[in-house]
Formats: sequence, C-alpha cells, structure tokens
Amino acid sequence: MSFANREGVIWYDGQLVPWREAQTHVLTHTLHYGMGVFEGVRAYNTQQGSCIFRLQEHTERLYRSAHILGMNIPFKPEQLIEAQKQVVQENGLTEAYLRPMCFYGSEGMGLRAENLKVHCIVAAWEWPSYMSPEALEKGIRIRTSSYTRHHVNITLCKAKANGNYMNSMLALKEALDSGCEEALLLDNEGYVAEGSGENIFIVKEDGVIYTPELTSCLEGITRDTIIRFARDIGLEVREKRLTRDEVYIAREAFFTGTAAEVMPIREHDGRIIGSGKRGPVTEQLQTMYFNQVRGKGESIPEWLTPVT
Ligand code: PPE
Repeated sequence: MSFANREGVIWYDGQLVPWREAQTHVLTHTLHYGMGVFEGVRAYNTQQGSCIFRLQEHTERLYRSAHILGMNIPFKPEQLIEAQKQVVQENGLTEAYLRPMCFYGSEGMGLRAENLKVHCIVAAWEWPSYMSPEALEKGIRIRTSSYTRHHVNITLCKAKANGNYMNSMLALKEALDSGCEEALLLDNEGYVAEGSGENIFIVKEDGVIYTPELTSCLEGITRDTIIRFARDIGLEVREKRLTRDEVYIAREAFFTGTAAEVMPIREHDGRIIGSGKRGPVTEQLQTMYFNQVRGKGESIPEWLTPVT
C-alpha cells in the first residue's frame, strides 16, 4: 500500500492534516537538493500504554542536525515533542515508527534561493522489524560496501540529513543485490564506519566490546543505550578505530539502530563471525534493549514518554 494513500493524520506545520492531504509541491527545494533533516523514532507498547523511546534525545538530535545545516526550525522542541506524541495517539497506534522531518519549501529554486521557509512534518505508522523477525535471533549476513561513507568534511555527517542517505541507499542496494541483508561502510581512510542505517559493535576474544568513534558514524541513540547497558553490567566498552578484519575475527558482532534495533551479524564478506549465530553478549544486550523499550525489568523510566 502506498505511503501516500492511507487513513490517518500527519502533523504538518502545526496542524494535524488528513494523511492523503499531507502534500507538497514538486518544486519543493529539498526534493531537488536533499537539504533537510529527519529522525527515526519508535514507540513501543508498555505496561503504561504506548511510550516513545528516548523522545527527548531524538528531538535534540533533530535540532542539532538542523543547526549544523543552518536551518532554523520554526517550532520549539516542546511543540515537536507534543507533535510526536499526538501522531501516535491520533492514529490509534501502540507500536509505531515515527518520522519527524524538516525541509525547505518551494519559495525559491536554485542553490542560491533565499528566504526558504522551513516546514516540518511528523508521521507515524506501524513498522515492525526492519529485517525478518528470525534475523533478531539468527543474525544477518553483511558485506563491506564498495562505497565509502561520507567524509566528515563533505556532507557533515553528524547531521542526520536527507541527502546523506543517497550514500546509504547505494551501499544497501549493492549489499542486497549480492544476497546480503546489510552493508558495512568504511570511512575514507578505510576504517569501519557503520551500516547503511545502523551503528556497529563487535565483541573481541577478550570479551571487550568495541565500536567506532563518533568521528566515523552517526551519534546513534541506540548506540548510546547499548554502551550504557553494557557498562551497567560490568562489560568494558571501547570506542576506537576498527578495521574490517577485526570484524572478521570478532567473537560477536551486531548492529544497532532505531529501525534495526539490536541485530546480530552472523557473516561478514563470506566469513562466519564467531559461532555463526547470535552470541551471548549480543543476546544479553538485545534482551536488555527490548526490556527497556517495553518498560520491563529494570528499565530507565525517563527514557519512556507516554503518548497520552
Ligand atoms: N547510522 C546511520 C547512518 C543511521 O541512519 C542510523 C539510524 C543509525 C546509525 C542509528 O542511529 P539511532 O537510530 O539513533 O540508534 N537510521 C534510521 C533510519 C533508517 C531508515 O531506514 O530510514 C533509523 O534507524 O531510524
């Protein structure tokens, strides 16, 4: 079913509009040049009803992304927080993926366009697992991408910017075409960066967990969550440059991301990682993650915002 042809409402510049009417003109500036910012956020069903996971942090990252690109969001963060709660509630969703996005309008064309208006939308829909449900247990197969991840001085990749995702889509398509489920992009110096839409972690033989430094990847909120949980249970986490062969010989490897959640990696470039299935550290962190987002066990309550 087309994403444009659905029941429900979308928050568009301060109003809840019927889903099918949430339209914009073909000369929308961002459609042409990719200058826009967005977020991917999830709401989960918990004992206290539907809750949005780390809503505050996702909203703060959206504003940081806009600031990096020099875009002024014409709404206060509290308004966008409210908008995100509203779209889950008004669409009658309990578990949902939320997509806030800020883009330039059609007030001008060309790279020199001035006085472009910044528009904001927030949509929400049901979006179960990114990959097959079995993948959460069995793990996925990935390949190193022939595409380099953006250099930090090309598109400013600390911003979660629309245009950055051309690179992700090229890498992902290549990986899917070759029979894998996801790509691993290297940075311009050849060090491990991230997946097309995920951060990567490995567990080495000594039991220490490694993940690339933030210079080589998006400042993932799931990444931050997992680092915190690992340290809480006494595991050591080091952020450092990693090479692709360190991934080959890792005992365990997994991806993290809002859409992908905590996804074990069982094979990389045709090499089996560790035991070839979800490892015990991955499993433990994955369980902690799902308990957290669904408000079970010893979760951090401040990270869950009820939508009502
Ligand atoms: N790296 C990239 C490049 C990325 O896009 C994401 C999120 C992450 C890391 C993980 O960040 P976080 O979600 O804060 O843990 N990718 C979003 C978009 C995926 C999509 O298919 O669209 C997401 O997971 O929502």
